[in-house]
Amino acid sequence: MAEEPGTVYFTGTAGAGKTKLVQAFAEWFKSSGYDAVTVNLDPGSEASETASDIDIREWVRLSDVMDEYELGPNGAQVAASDLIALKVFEVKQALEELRTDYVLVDTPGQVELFAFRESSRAIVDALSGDRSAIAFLFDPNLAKTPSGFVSLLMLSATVEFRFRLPTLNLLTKTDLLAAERIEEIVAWAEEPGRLSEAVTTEAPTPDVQLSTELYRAIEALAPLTTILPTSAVDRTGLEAVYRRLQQTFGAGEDLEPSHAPAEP
Ligand SMILES: Nc1nc2c(ncn2[C@@H]2O[C@H](COP(=O)(O)OP(=O)(O)OP(=O)(O)O)[C@@H](O)[C@H]2O)c(=O)[nH]1
Ligand SMILES: [Mg+2]
Repeated sequence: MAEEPGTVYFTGTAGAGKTKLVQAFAEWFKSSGYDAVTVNLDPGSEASETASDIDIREWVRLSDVMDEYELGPNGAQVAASDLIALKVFEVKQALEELRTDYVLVDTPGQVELFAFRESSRAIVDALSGDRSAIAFLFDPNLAKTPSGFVSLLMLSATVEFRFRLPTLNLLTKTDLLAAERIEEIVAWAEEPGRLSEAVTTEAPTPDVQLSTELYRAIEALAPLTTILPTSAVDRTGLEAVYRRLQQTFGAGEDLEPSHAPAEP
Protein backbone atom coordinates (compact mmCIF):
# COMPACT_ATOMS: atom_id res chain seq x y z
CA MET A 1 0.00 0.00 0.00
CA ALA A 2 1.29 3.47 -0.92
CA GLU A 3 2.31 5.80 1.91
CA GLU A 4 -0.17 8.43 0.87
CA PRO A 5 -3.42 7.55 -0.88
CA GLY A 6 -4.37 9.04 -4.25
CA THR A 7 -7.27 11.43 -3.73
CA VAL A 8 -9.69 12.18 -6.55
CA TYR A 9 -12.26 14.99 -6.34
CA PHE A 10 -15.24 14.38 -8.63
CA THR A 11 -16.80 17.63 -9.79
CA GLY A 12 -18.99 18.91 -12.60
CA THR A 13 -22.27 20.68 -13.28
CA ALA A 14 -25.38 19.76 -11.25
CA GLY A 15 -26.63 16.30 -12.13
CA ALA A 16 -23.53 15.43 -14.21
CA GLY A 17 -23.31 12.08 -12.42
CA LYS A 18 -20.79 12.72 -9.62
CA THR A 19 -22.49 10.73 -6.88
CA LYS A 20 -23.31 7.74 -9.02
CA LEU A 21 -19.85 7.62 -10.61
CA VAL A 22 -18.11 7.76 -7.24
CA GLN A 23 -20.23 4.85 -6.07
CA ALA A 24 -19.67 2.83 -9.27
CA PHE A 25 -15.94 3.51 -9.13
CA ALA A 26 -15.75 2.41 -5.49
CA GLU A 27 -17.52 -0.83 -6.41
CA TRP A 28 -15.16 -1.29 -9.36
CA PHE A 29 -12.16 -0.85 -7.04
CA LYS A 30 -13.53 -3.43 -4.65
CA SER A 31 -14.35 -5.99 -7.32
CA SER A 32 -10.89 -5.51 -8.86
CA GLY A 33 -9.24 -6.22 -5.54
CA TYR A 34 -8.09 -2.67 -4.71
CA ASP A 35 -8.86 -0.50 -1.71
CA ALA A 36 -10.85 2.71 -1.99
CA VAL A 37 -12.61 4.91 0.54
CA THR A 38 -15.49 7.22 -0.45
CA VAL A 39 -16.06 10.65 1.05
CA ASN A 40 -19.22 12.70 0.56
CA LEU A 41 -18.56 16.44 0.80
CA ASP A 42 -22.05 17.42 -0.42
CA PRO A 43 -24.08 18.60 2.60
CA GLY A 44 -27.22 18.63 0.47
CA SER A 45 -26.81 15.13 -0.95
CA GLU A 46 -29.97 13.08 -1.07
CA ALA A 47 -28.03 9.83 -1.37
CA SER A 48 -28.29 7.33 1.45
CA GLU A 49 -25.95 8.22 4.30
CA THR A 50 -24.53 4.74 4.37
CA ALA A 51 -23.45 5.01 0.73
CA SER A 52 -20.15 6.74 1.64
CA ASP A 53 -17.52 5.63 4.12
CA ILE A 54 -17.20 9.20 5.40
CA ASP A 55 -20.09 11.63 5.09
CA ILE A 56 -19.94 15.37 5.76
CA ARG A 57 -23.62 15.23 6.70
CA GLU A 58 -22.51 13.76 9.98
CA TRP A 59 -21.27 17.30 10.81
CA VAL A 60 -22.95 19.67 8.35
CA ARG A 61 -26.37 19.13 6.81
CA LEU A 62 -27.96 21.54 4.33
CA SER A 63 -31.45 21.36 5.84
CA ASP A 64 -30.05 22.21 9.31
CA VAL A 65 -28.07 25.15 7.90
CA MET A 66 -31.24 26.45 6.20
CA ASP A 67 -33.18 26.25 9.48
CA GLU A 68 -30.48 27.55 11.74
CA TYR A 69 -29.44 30.54 9.63
CA GLU A 70 -32.86 31.10 8.02
CA LEU A 71 -31.40 30.78 4.54
CA GLY A 72 -32.78 29.51 1.25
CA PRO A 73 -31.13 26.49 -0.39
CA ASN A 74 -28.59 28.52 -2.37
CA GLY A 75 -27.51 30.78 0.49
CA ALA A 76 -27.36 27.73 2.72
CA GLN A 77 -25.05 25.95 0.24
CA VAL A 78 -22.64 28.89 0.40
CA ALA A 79 -22.76 29.00 4.22
CA ALA A 80 -22.42 25.22 4.39
CA SER A 81 -19.29 25.20 2.24
CA ASP A 82 -17.61 27.47 4.79
CA LEU A 83 -18.91 25.38 7.72
CA ILE A 84 -17.46 22.28 6.04
CA ALA A 85 -14.03 23.90 6.02
CA LEU A 86 -14.32 24.16 9.82
CA LYS A 87 -14.97 20.41 10.03
CA VAL A 88 -12.16 19.36 7.76
CA PHE A 89 -9.99 18.21 10.65
CA GLU A 90 -12.71 15.75 11.71
CA VAL A 91 -12.96 14.44 8.14
CA LYS A 92 -9.20 14.10 7.92
CA GLN A 93 -9.09 12.20 11.19
CA ALA A 94 -11.80 9.82 10.01
CA LEU A 95 -9.83 9.31 6.78
CA GLU A 96 -6.62 8.52 8.61
CA GLU A 97 -8.39 5.77 10.49
CA LEU A 98 -9.29 4.11 7.19
CA ARG A 99 -5.98 3.38 5.50
CA THR A 100 -6.47 2.98 1.80
CA ASP A 101 -4.90 3.34 -1.66
CA TYR A 102 -7.54 5.66 -3.09
CA VAL A 103 -9.91 8.27 -1.71
CA LEU A 104 -12.88 9.12 -3.96
CA VAL A 105 -14.49 12.42 -3.04
CA ASP A 106 -17.99 13.46 -4.09
CA THR A 107 -18.39 17.25 -4.12
CA PRO A 108 -21.42 19.59 -3.85
CA GLY A 109 -24.00 19.61 -6.63
CA GLN A 110 -23.17 23.03 -8.03
CA VAL A 111 -19.69 23.16 -9.49
CA GLU A 112 -19.27 26.87 -8.71
CA LEU A 113 -19.52 26.16 -4.99
CA PHE A 114 -16.59 23.82 -5.23
CA ALA A 115 -14.66 25.81 -7.80
CA PHE A 116 -15.05 29.37 -6.58
CA ARG A 117 -15.18 29.30 -2.77
CA GLU A 118 -11.89 29.83 -1.00
CA SER A 119 -13.00 27.25 1.56
CA SER A 120 -12.79 24.49 -1.08
CA ARG A 121 -9.12 25.20 -1.62
CA ALA A 122 -8.59 24.94 2.14
CA ILE A 123 -10.48 21.64 2.23
CA VAL A 124 -8.50 20.17 -0.67
CA ASP A 125 -5.20 21.31 0.87
CA ALA A 126 -6.13 19.84 4.25
CA LEU A 127 -7.47 16.52 2.99
CA SER A 128 -4.95 15.56 0.37
CA GLY A 129 -1.29 15.85 -0.41
CA ASP A 130 0.79 15.51 -3.54
CA ARG A 131 -1.23 12.65 -4.96
CA SER A 132 -4.43 14.56 -5.73
CA ALA A 133 -6.41 14.95 -8.92
CA ILE A 134 -9.71 16.27 -10.15
CA ALA A 135 -12.15 14.31 -12.27
CA PHE A 136 -14.23 16.88 -14.16
CA LEU A 137 -17.46 15.33 -15.38
CA PHE A 138 -18.97 16.25 -18.74
CA ASP A 139 -22.73 15.75 -18.69
CA PRO A 140 -23.69 14.35 -22.12
CA ASN A 141 -26.75 16.59 -22.21
CA LEU A 142 -24.41 19.56 -22.49
CA ALA A 143 -21.39 17.89 -24.05
CA LYS A 144 -23.28 16.57 -27.07
CA THR A 145 -23.52 20.01 -28.71
CA PRO A 146 -20.32 21.75 -29.86
CA SER A 147 -21.11 24.95 -27.91
CA GLY A 148 -22.00 22.95 -24.79
CA PHE A 149 -18.77 20.99 -25.14
CA VAL A 150 -16.69 24.18 -25.46
CA SER A 151 -18.42 25.65 -22.39
CA LEU A 152 -17.57 22.54 -20.36
CA LEU A 153 -14.00 22.58 -21.65
CA MET A 154 -13.67 26.14 -20.38
CA LEU A 155 -15.27 25.26 -17.05
CA SER A 156 -12.92 22.33 -16.65
CA ALA A 157 -9.95 24.61 -17.43
CA THR A 158 -11.27 27.07 -14.82
CA VAL A 159 -11.42 24.33 -12.19
CA GLU A 160 -7.90 23.21 -13.11
CA PHE A 161 -6.69 26.81 -12.93
CA ARG A 162 -8.29 27.32 -9.50
CA PHE A 163 -6.91 24.18 -7.93
CA ARG A 164 -3.70 23.71 -9.93
CA LEU A 165 -4.25 19.99 -9.82
CA PRO A 166 -4.07 17.43 -12.63
CA THR A 167 -7.57 17.35 -14.13
CA LEU A 168 -9.08 14.42 -16.01
CA ASN A 169 -12.10 15.07 -18.20
CA LEU A 170 -14.69 12.31 -18.07
CA LEU A 171 -17.74 12.05 -20.28
CA THR A 172 -20.48 10.50 -18.13
CA LYS A 173 -23.61 8.41 -18.83
CA THR A 174 -22.29 7.06 -22.14
CA ASP A 175 -24.86 4.26 -21.91
CA LEU A 176 -27.34 6.95 -23.00
CA LEU A 177 -25.36 7.92 -26.13
CA ALA A 178 -25.01 6.21 -29.51
CA ALA A 179 -21.47 5.02 -30.28
CA GLU A 180 -21.08 7.62 -33.07
CA ARG A 181 -21.92 10.46 -30.70
CA ILE A 182 -19.32 9.25 -28.20
CA GLU A 183 -16.69 9.03 -30.95
CA GLU A 184 -17.56 12.52 -32.13
CA ILE A 185 -17.20 14.00 -28.63
CA VAL A 186 -13.87 12.22 -28.10
CA ALA A 187 -12.69 13.58 -31.47
CA TRP A 188 -13.68 17.14 -30.49
CA ALA A 189 -11.39 16.85 -27.48
CA GLU A 190 -8.48 15.49 -29.47
CA GLU A 191 -8.76 17.45 -32.72
CA PRO A 192 -9.32 21.18 -32.14
CA GLY A 193 -9.88 21.71 -35.87
CA ARG A 194 -12.93 19.44 -35.77
CA LEU A 195 -14.30 21.18 -32.72
CA SER A 196 -13.89 24.66 -34.19
CA GLU A 197 -15.55 23.51 -37.39
CA ALA A 198 -18.45 21.99 -35.44
CA VAL A 199 -18.88 25.18 -33.39
CA THR A 200 -18.97 27.38 -36.50
CA THR A 201 -21.42 25.05 -38.25
CA GLU A 202 -23.68 24.97 -35.20
CA ALA A 203 -23.92 28.73 -34.84
CA PRO A 204 -22.37 30.73 -37.66
CA THR A 205 -21.53 34.19 -36.38
CA PRO A 206 -20.99 37.24 -38.56
CA ASP A 207 -18.51 38.44 -35.94
CA VAL A 208 -15.25 37.29 -37.52
CA GLN A 209 -13.17 38.51 -34.61
CA LEU A 210 -15.25 36.52 -32.11
CA SER A 211 -14.89 33.33 -34.20
CA THR A 212 -11.15 33.86 -34.53
CA GLU A 213 -10.73 34.47 -30.81
CA LEU A 214 -12.92 31.48 -29.96
CA TYR A 215 -10.91 29.33 -32.35
CA ARG A 216 -7.70 30.44 -30.63
CA ALA A 217 -9.15 29.65 -27.20
CA ILE A 218 -10.19 26.19 -28.38
CA GLU A 219 -6.78 25.59 -29.94
CA ALA A 220 -5.14 26.61 -26.68
CA LEU A 221 -7.34 24.39 -24.53
CA ALA A 222 -7.97 21.37 -26.68
CA PRO A 223 -4.47 20.04 -27.46
CA LEU A 224 -4.00 19.49 -23.74
CA THR A 225 -7.27 17.68 -23.52
CA THR A 226 -8.55 14.18 -23.72
CA ILE A 227 -11.88 12.93 -22.57
CA LEU A 228 -12.55 9.44 -21.29
CA PRO A 229 -16.04 8.01 -21.88
CA THR A 230 -17.57 6.50 -18.73
CA SER A 231 -20.83 5.07 -17.51
CA ALA A 232 -21.79 4.34 -13.94
CA VAL A 233 -24.55 2.08 -15.24
CA ASP A 234 -22.56 -0.34 -17.42
CA ARG A 235 -19.14 0.53 -15.91
CA THR A 236 -17.66 1.64 -19.24
CA GLY A 237 -14.26 3.28 -18.88
CA LEU A 238 -13.68 2.78 -15.17
CA GLU A 239 -10.54 0.74 -15.70
CA ALA A 240 -9.23 3.33 -18.18
CA VAL A 241 -9.83 6.07 -15.60
CA TYR A 242 -7.95 4.05 -13.00
CA ARG A 243 -4.97 3.60 -15.37
CA ARG A 244 -4.92 7.29 -16.17
CA LEU A 245 -4.96 8.12 -12.46
CA GLN A 246 -2.10 5.74 -11.79
CA GLN A 247 -0.08 7.53 -14.51
CA THR A 248 -1.07 10.92 -13.09
CA PHE A 249 0.09 9.96 -9.62
CA GLY A 250 3.38 8.82 -11.09
CA ALA A 251 2.78 5.30 -9.92
CA GLY A 252 2.90 3.97 -13.48
CA GLU A 253 2.28 0.40 -12.48
CA ASP A 254 -1.03 -0.92 -11.25
CA LEU A 255 -1.38 -1.40 -7.55
CA GLU A 256 -1.03 -4.88 -6.20
CA PRO A 257 -4.53 -6.02 -5.30
CA SER A 258 -4.76 -5.76 -1.52
CA HIS A 259 -7.05 -8.76 -1.48
CA ALA A 260 -8.12 -11.38 -3.97
CA PRO A 261 -10.64 -10.03 -6.53
CA ALA A 262 -14.19 -11.05 -5.72
CA GLU A 263 -15.40 -14.08 -7.60
CA PRO A 264 -17.69 -13.02 -10.46
N1 LIG B 1 -28.08 6.28 -17.62
C1 LIG B 1 -27.26 6.77 -16.70
N2 LIG B 1 -27.73 7.63 -15.77
C2 LIG B 1 -26.86 8.11 -14.86
C3 LIG B 1 -25.48 7.74 -14.85
N3 LIG B 1 -24.89 8.40 -13.83
C4 LIG B 1 -25.85 9.14 -13.24
N4 LIG B 1 -27.03 8.98 -13.85
C5 LIG B 1 -28.31 9.61 -13.50
O1 LIG B 1 -28.17 11.02 -13.58
C6 LIG B 1 -28.84 11.67 -12.51
C7 LIG B 1 -27.83 12.48 -11.69
O2 LIG B 1 -26.87 11.58 -11.15
P1 LIG B 1 -26.06 11.92 -9.82
O3 LIG B 1 -25.03 10.88 -9.65
O4 LIG B 1 -26.99 12.18 -8.70
O5 LIG B 1 -25.41 13.30 -10.28
P2 LIG B 1 -24.68 14.37 -9.37
O6 LIG B 1 -23.72 15.08 -10.25
O7 LIG B 1 -24.17 13.76 -8.14
O8 LIG B 1 -25.92 15.31 -9.03
P3 LIG B 1 -25.97 16.50 -7.94
O9 LIG B 1 -25.13 16.10 -6.78
O10 LIG B 1 -27.43 16.61 -7.61
O11 LIG B 1 -25.45 17.70 -8.68
C8 LIG B 1 -29.50 10.55 -11.70
O12 LIG B 1 -30.82 10.40 -12.16
C9 LIG B 1 -28.68 9.33 -12.05
O13 LIG B 1 -29.40 8.13 -11.94
C10 LIG B 1 -25.03 6.83 -15.86
O14 LIG B 1 -23.85 6.44 -15.95
N5 LIG B 1 -25.96 6.39 -16.75
MG1 LIG C 1 -24.45 14.30 -6.13
